[in-house]
Amino acid sequence: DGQIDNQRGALVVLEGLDRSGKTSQCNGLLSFLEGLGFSVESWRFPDRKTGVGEMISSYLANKSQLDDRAIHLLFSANRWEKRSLMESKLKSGTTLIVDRYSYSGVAFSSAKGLDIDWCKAPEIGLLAPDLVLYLDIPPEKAADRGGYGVEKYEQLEFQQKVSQHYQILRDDTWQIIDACLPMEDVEKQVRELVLDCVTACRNGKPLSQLWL
Ligand code: 2DT
Repeated sequence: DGQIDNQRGALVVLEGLDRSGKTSQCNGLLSFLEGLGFSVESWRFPDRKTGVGEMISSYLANKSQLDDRAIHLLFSANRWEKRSLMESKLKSGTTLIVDRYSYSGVAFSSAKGLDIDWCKAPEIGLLAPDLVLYLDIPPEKAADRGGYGVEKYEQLEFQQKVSQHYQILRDDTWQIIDACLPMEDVEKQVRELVLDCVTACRNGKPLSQLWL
C-alpha cells in the first residue's frame, strides 16, 4: 500500500570524544538493524574518500597545514557533498547510522577558539538528525582507553575543550549515554533509542533541517 512507499529511514548520528566507543556502537547497530530486516547503511564524517575528504585526511595526519576557518569549511563541504545522497537514501526508506556530523564540526572548531555562531553557519540547511546519541565519557577516561593515535586532535587537553563545547550544542534530539558503562549496557540503551526513532520516522515524523 502507498503508506509503505512513503516510509522513510531515520538519520541517527553518534557523537562523542575520540575513544568514546562510537565506531563500535555504529558497527553493532548496523548488524542489529540488518538482522531485524531494516534497510540500513553506516556512514562516517569526515568521508575521506571524496576529493575534499582527501584534503581533510591529509590535514588530520599533519601532512598539510590549513587555516582553522579553511579546514572548518572543508569539513562542512564534505557534508554538503553528501547531502543529496543522504536525502534520497532516507526518503527511499534506508536508515543511516552516521559516525560524527555537524556537532563534531562545531565542537572541534569552536574548541580552537572560533566563534560558535560562525561555526554553525555553514551547517545551516543540512539534514537534521532524528536522533543524536552522545556517548559521554570524561576525557581522562577516554585517554586511558589504550591512548590516542597520532592524528591532529588526539591530545587530552584539546579533548577537554571539545567536551565542553559539545555541551553547548545539546538539543532535544540528543540522548546522553554513559559511555563508561559496560559495552553491553551501552549497546542495550543505544538499540532501544534507535528502534523508537526508526519507528517514529516510519510513522511519518518529517525530515527537518539543521539550525534554521
Ligand atoms: P575520526 O577520527 O572520527 O575519523 O574523526 N572532526 C570531524 C572535525 O574537526 N570536524 C568535523 O566536521 C568532523 C566530522 C574529529 C577525525 C577527526 O576530525 C574531527 C576527529
